Amino acid sequence: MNTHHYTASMPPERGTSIAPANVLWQEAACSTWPCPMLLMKGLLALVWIFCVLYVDAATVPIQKSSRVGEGIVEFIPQGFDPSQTPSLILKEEPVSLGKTPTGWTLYPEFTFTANKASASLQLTGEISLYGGGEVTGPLLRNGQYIKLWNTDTGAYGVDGGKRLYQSHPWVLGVRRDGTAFGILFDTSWKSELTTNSNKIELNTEGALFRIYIIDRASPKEVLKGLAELTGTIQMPARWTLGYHQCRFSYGTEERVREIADTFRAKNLPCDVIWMDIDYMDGYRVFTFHPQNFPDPRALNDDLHKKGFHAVYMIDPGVKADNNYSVYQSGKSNDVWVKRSNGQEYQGKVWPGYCTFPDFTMPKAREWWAQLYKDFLAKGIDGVWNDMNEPAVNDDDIPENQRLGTMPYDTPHRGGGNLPAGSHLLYHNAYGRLMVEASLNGILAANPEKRPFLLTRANLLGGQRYAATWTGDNWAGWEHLKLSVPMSLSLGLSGQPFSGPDIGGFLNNTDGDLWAHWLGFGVFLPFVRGHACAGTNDKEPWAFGAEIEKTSRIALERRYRLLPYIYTLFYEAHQTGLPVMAPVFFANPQDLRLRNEEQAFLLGDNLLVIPAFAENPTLPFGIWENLNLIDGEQSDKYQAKLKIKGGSIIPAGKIIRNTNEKSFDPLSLFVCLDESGKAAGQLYWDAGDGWDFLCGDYSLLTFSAEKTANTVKINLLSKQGNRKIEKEIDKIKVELLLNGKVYTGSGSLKNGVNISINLI
Ligand code: MIG
Repeated sequence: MNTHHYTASMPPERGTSIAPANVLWQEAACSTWPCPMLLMKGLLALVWIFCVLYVDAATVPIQKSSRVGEGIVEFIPQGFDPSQTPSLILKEEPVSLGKTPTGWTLYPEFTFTANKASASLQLTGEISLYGGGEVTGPLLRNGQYIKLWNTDTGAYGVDGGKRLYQSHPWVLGVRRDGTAFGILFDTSWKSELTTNSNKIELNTEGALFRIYIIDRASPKEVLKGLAELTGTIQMPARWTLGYHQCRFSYGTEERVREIADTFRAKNLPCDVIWMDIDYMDGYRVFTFHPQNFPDPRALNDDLHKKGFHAVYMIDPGVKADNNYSVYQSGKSNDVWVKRSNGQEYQGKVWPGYCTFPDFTMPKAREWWAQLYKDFLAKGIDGVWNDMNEPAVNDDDIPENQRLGTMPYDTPHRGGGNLPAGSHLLYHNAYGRLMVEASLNGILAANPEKRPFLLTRANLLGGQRYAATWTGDNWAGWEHLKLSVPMSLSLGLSGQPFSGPDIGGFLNNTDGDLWAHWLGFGVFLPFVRGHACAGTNDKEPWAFGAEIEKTSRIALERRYRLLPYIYTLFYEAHQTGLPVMAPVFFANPQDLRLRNEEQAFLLGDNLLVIPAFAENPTLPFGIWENLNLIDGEQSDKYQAKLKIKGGSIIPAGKIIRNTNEKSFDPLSLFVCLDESGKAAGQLYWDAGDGWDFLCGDYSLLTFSAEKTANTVKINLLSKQGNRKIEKEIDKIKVELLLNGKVYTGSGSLKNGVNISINLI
């Protein structure tokens, strides 16, 4: 790239500087004292040459290492300066708990060359590498590299190495024996992450940074450690776990109503309809199109009455239009990103030339947050932040100079805990700072509700603020398959709430592809169908009667499983564990499973085998087939489900949206282990709001045990104060044993007995 790269530690050059004080000094020095200045410059040049010749790849000693959690060590290199590399990843500043534990083996090496900091960790033995967040390419990351520079990269390839929308400087390593470690590079500077089998390496274009290494007994324990450092997701409202229908764009209120009504008329489960950019007035954020969306309040009320929730898009670019109140307000509050010459930075996005809030400034985040109040008061339930890499259309400059975003030397003003710094430092945090502001605005506007925010760009740790999807994929088989490892890798990088555009965003989709994608897509954490402008209709009924039937079965399977999925989200919120996990989580010591990326786990107890999967490697042990909906067995598009021996999976009845009651009755799927026992949990609460934090929830633990020819299923324990008996009265049990199904029913209070006739 022939662009000038600015790093905070480099002496600023005139004209590209972000440090006005320094420029002034240089200019003053030049005009009054030319000679000493020249001498000084010569000296600097000599030092520079010396550095380049003799101190290339200069190793930087570790200044301090200390234990900051169980099996978590912080490494600080000498010369680390938080005003050059602030932490935008950690949820709070870690506290030293003492020395590095004895026997600790994982020591990183820091280098600082030509004003660019790098760090690496040598690996010994055979290690399987994972993580890196939003990545293309395989789940198993040995021998891969990624570019950490958030980029709007529609129709990304499937092979890896590309820049995507998010940055996760994080790698999980799993040893042969199933013990695991993780390395968190605490920097948002532009960088590249290489994961070779003998070395993990992050090369940045910025200043020195800290590293956190977690070494624990299992991959799960390491992910819990990551959550201790970076936080967990908010507990989502239940409706967000249903099916979402989106398109770029449903262009009028009539079309939105038509979509909603068709779902209900065709008895297809759905909870959410999405409004993409065309609802806006000339793509001005926080406005509504006067002809096409004249009464959003009435539209949203209508959607609510029909059991839908409504999500609307908000982009960061604000149209630079003097007659537009949001622009005027941002200008008078002085929140825009400015060039080093003090002028507004403007870049082209959908509305034409836009200004961008400088989200590094607390006052800009506060200003942005308060915009949501009137907006959400129109009955909007959730927000979609897009284009927040930020993506800028600079196709008016020669192709080899295009950045697709702000120039690297664009200054950000910072404030509060954040220093002033260049775009090279803050670019990868722009989306994450935006969603922090958005989330605060949503929470302030609707304090009684759980927020729902979806973001395209983010940074490691950003799961605290928003869920995500994997951007502009392509309606083709390669992207369909890629959507499994992509969401898995996000889950292994702290973000459990993700999914692809089901059906594929770009390109037309045919019924076969749609049905295959939805057939397993309903078991991904975030389930949304989406379609790009100019492509064919991609709703469940758009491909004819057969595919509509397949879609209905797939969606009904999702909705029956909601109690289990909701329980998994509660766990993810509590611990940071992924909702969707790689198959090797079933047995981290089973090396066969380390690169399985077709099949996946949903929680510990359910194995999902997509219909496209060819010879998937499955875990040993007892796994019985699980059927949820009549007709699914004979439908070639539905993923196969297997329940793990020793587990109990809670399920509900078929519902069309999450306002309906799930438990009439509660279904329990039971699969015994070798010793004839099983256990499982159900978490349930009001589905929205915060009362669950004050005890208004039920965490039920069920157990099953076989004695002679009877299997007894009981409620073993109950936590929380919720009067769950009002919601769950009857229980229906399906016992899956040696390929057979035994059924029984009973009540929550008395449990269920099933007699089995073993031959
Ligand atoms: O330049 O808002 O990834 O999901 O439909 C495209 C229109 C802007 C990109 C998002 C896509 C969305 C589209 N947006």
